[in-house]
Amino acid sequence: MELSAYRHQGYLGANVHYFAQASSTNTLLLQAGAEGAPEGTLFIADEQTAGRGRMGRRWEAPPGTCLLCSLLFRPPAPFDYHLARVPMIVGLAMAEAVRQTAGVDARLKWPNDLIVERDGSWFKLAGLLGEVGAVENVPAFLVVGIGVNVNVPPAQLPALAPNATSLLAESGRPVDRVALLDAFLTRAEAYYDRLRRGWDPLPRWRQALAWKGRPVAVQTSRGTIHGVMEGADDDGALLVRLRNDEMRRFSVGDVTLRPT
Ligand code: BT5
Repeated sequence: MELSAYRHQGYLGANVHYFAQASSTNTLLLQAGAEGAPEGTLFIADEQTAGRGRMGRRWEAPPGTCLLCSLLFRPPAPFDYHLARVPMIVGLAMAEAVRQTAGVDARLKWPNDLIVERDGSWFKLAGLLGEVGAVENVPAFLVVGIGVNVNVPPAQLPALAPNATSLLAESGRPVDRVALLDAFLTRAEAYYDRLRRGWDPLPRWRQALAWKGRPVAVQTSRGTIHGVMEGADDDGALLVRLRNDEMRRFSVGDVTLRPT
């Protein structure tokens, strides 16, 4: 099946819009959300002309090879609690979908990248971008964008990022993007149902975090800090132990984590 013909059975993705080319599925879905698009609205693109990462960075993807999509959530109260947790379940769901459809062991890199650990380093397979949409200046909904490098040939990976990898590169065979998307949505919906019934995904997300106990560099707006990745606290903030044994806490959205 073509990505353009995909329909999901559940409510996450029931309202789906496919774009052969879009600026950014996140940008477009933020607009649609402000105009009242329902929870579960899914935007998919085969190509983005202005794909975005965190902190103004770009997300690159060769046309027709990747999974580029965004999902709209209208979390219940307390909004901030759910806001922090929806990206966690999206990351967990995508890691499981990747394992199921491609047999690739992807881990979660704080805050929400999917990485493959190999040769003492890590390689980025997917990135997540959670953004809050406001209506009349009041935070009202959440858009989570996901970019997964699916069938990017190994030779094209260096053009994306120095440490990029793809499911094709890791598994040695092409992966059906529709099967991946379907497995992801099924798992994300099951997790979201549990979250709304009171289950807290934070312990599972925290346990799934990669690179614990290993050296990292934290890039902040004021320079790079070296230490050991300890994990995340109850708010999902990154905990890094510095060389002088001091524990430092970094919020999502402020810093970038790299292996050293
Ligand atoms: C992210 O940002 O990892 C979030 C990426 C979210 C992309 C999706 S695609 C659908 C939706 N629509 C959008 O416009 N965005 C979302 P960040 O942690 O800031 O990582 C960005 C950095 O990753 C870049 O500066 C590059 O170094 C690197 N990069 C860019 N494209 C990459 C790729 N395809 N694979 C691996 N690394 C990449």
